[in-house]
Formats: sequence, structure tokens, C-alpha cells
Amino acid sequence: MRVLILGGDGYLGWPTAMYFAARGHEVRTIDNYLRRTLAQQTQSEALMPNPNLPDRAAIFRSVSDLDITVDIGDVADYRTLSRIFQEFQPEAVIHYAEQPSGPYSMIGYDEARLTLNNNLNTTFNVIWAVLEHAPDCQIVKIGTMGEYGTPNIDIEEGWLEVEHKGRKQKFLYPRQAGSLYHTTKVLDTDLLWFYVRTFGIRVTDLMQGPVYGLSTEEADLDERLLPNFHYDDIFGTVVNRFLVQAVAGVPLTVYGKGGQVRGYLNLIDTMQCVYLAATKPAGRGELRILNQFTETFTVNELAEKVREAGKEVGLDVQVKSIDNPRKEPEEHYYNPAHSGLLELGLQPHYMTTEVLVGMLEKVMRYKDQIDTRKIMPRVRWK
Ligand code: USQ
Repeated sequence: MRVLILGGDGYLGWPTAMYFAARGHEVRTIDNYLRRTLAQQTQSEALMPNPNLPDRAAIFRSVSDLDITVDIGDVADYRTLSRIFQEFQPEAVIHYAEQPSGPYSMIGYDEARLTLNNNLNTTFNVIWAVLEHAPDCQIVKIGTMGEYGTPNIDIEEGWLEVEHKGRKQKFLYPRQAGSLYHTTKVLDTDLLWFYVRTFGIRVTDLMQGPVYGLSTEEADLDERLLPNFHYDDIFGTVVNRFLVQAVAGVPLTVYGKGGQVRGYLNLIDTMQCVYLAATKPAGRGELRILNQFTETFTVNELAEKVREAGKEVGLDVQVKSIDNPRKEPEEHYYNPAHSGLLELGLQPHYMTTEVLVGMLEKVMRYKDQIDTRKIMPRVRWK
């Protein structure tokens, strides 16, 4: 398959490019280094150094003999995307080309505007490039479990049948996101649904929970192929942050009461999910929505798991509740469905002590690089 990966420099984009290449697909990727630039502007650089995208592709070629074609360019620029679609004629496009951070989107007007413009423009351009140049190409879009928020009823996979005054209709499941970033994902889903039902494009929208992990089979071939691993308050996700805090000897930063529940998954499982979605595609005129996580935990449970794993490697991990910088329920009902990807063949890798210990050992090698000024929350929802 010809697979085009948008946002190929990212935490998920780069390992995905290697994953598809290693399985015999022709991979082309595009990135404008937006996340690298924003991370630099906000003093939120990743823990390990990451060579630029052409260099990473060259290193990957030298260890695997596999090619990944790289374009440095902006998916929000339609002429660039259009040209690549015409040249490459992708059969699947994996769309990660978005500003990925909730906290970044809540800094102020400029950051909110950038997030809104970038995320909606890239999605809109992907839809139009498919319509104009590759109508049978399927779109695999990374959405977020955060689109649903934390409603007081069970969360379904994308759709809800509503009965009203004796009549029934299936609608997109009600969404109520907790940051402007998460709200752009809701708007993306609405855009995609309009073009699916009106023009018959093929879309899988993956509602993903927070991801953790820093290795995949391909990334482990050479340390320079590791995904960019953030532990700061803006681009770092909670499990990755907690592991770095444990190594740095900083008490784990539980926001508020710590009863917030989310659905988590290992980076390796993100690879599997995206691969399954692309190789077992949605039909024409189908918006297939799958909830992408393997297990749910409260923040307190995560902290406890990291504490346990820390003990195994001789770390005395402290946990401390701090004032919650976000507006979010800290105790709530949470029961999301997630059978779709399992039915497609997902084999979950769970968050065992062994997995966390493996991550801690890797992070410990970079202990000297940890900048503790990046750990405490700098962005408040106000
Ligand atoms: N949290 C803490 N302490 C921390 C960091 C986070 O208690 O030091 C809490 C947050 O308040 C939240 C939960 O942990 O309740 C998850 O936070 P997160 O920063 O790991 O995840 P979030 O901001 O929701 O965003 C991440 C990714 C985003 C993805 C989303 C999936 O950055 O791209 O869409 O996870 S989900 O959370 O299901 O919406």
C-alpha cells in the first residue's frame, strides 16, 4: 500500500512511518516541524535529542535498508498537499498533522488561534486532497477520547441511538471537550462526517486516550530513532511525565484529587491500531469511529503504579497532589466502550510493572538531561 503519513516527525508519526515501512508498505511523510518549533518557543524540549526528519530517515535506511520518503512542508498549505497527493497517489493517509497539546491551546489567544487554524485547516485540506486527487484513498484520522469528555452515562464508540417522542435516529455521540485543542478534534469529526455523508469518502476516526511509551521494535534499532519523548507540562502526557518525575526525584504531580479517569494505551498499541484501521479499511461513505485505548485508570492509580515500578529499580517515589491547573471533574463516572479495535485484531500490551520498569531504565540513562523547571504546570485554564 502507498501510505502517506501527515505529521511524520511527531511522537506517533515517526514510529508509525517506520512501522508501515517495516511491514512492506511504501511510505511518504510530511511535516513542517510545528511541534518542534512550539516546544522550543515554550521551553518544552523533549528528553532525548531527535535528529531531524531527513536524518532519521537516513539512519533508519542504514539500519533496515528500508526507505521513508520525507517532505518538509505544511499540510495546512493546500498547494503542497495537493502536489504530494498527485505525485504519490496514496491509498491510505494517516492524519497526525495537528497541534497536539491541550495545555498549549489554553495559553492565550495566539495559541488558541494557531491550534484552531492549524487543526481545522489540515483536516479540511486532507479531505479536499482526497476528493480531488485520490477519492478511493482512506483517511485514518487521530481523534481523542477527550472529544466525549466525562459524561455521566456510558460512552459508546462514536454513535448514539436516540429515541425521542417515539421516533429513533442515530447521531454522533454528544461531545463536550475540556480544552480548545480537544474541541478542535470535535470540529474535525463534524467536518469529516459532513464530507462522508455528502461525498462518500472513507474515514476511520480513532478516539485515542493518552499514550505512553518510548520504544517500538523499529525505534529500538538505534537510539536516534526513538520518538520525541516529552515530560514537560505542555507536550508531555501524564504517564511519561510521572516516569521522568520519578527518576528526577520530584514528587509525582497529581492534579487535584486525582480521581480523573482516562483510557490509556501503550505506544506499541497505537501502531497496531492505526495499522489495523489502514489495512482493514472503512467502506465508501462510512465514518467508522473506534475508541482507541486498552485500559482505564485514575491518575491516583497511575501514580501508585509508577511508585511500585520505582521500588523495583531502587527509586523512592513520592506522590503529591497539587492545585489542578485544568477545569475538569476530579471524580466522575467513566465507562467507555472499546471493543471495535479488539474485534479488528488488536492484541493489547498492558501497563504492567515490567513495562514501566523498562521505561524507567531507559529514562534513567538520560537523567542528566532532565530539566526540572519543565515539570510544574505553567498553563492554567482561566
Ligand atoms: N494529569 C495529572 N498530572 C500531570 C499531568 C496530567 O494529574 O502531571 C492529569 C490531567 O489533569 C488529566 C489526565 O492526567 O486528567 C490526562 O492528562 P494528559 O496531559 O496525559 O492528557 P490530555 O491533556 O488529555 O491529552 C493527551 C494528549 C492528547 C490526547 C489526549 C487523549 O496530549 O493529544 O488527545 O491525551 S484524552 O486524554 O483521552 O483526551
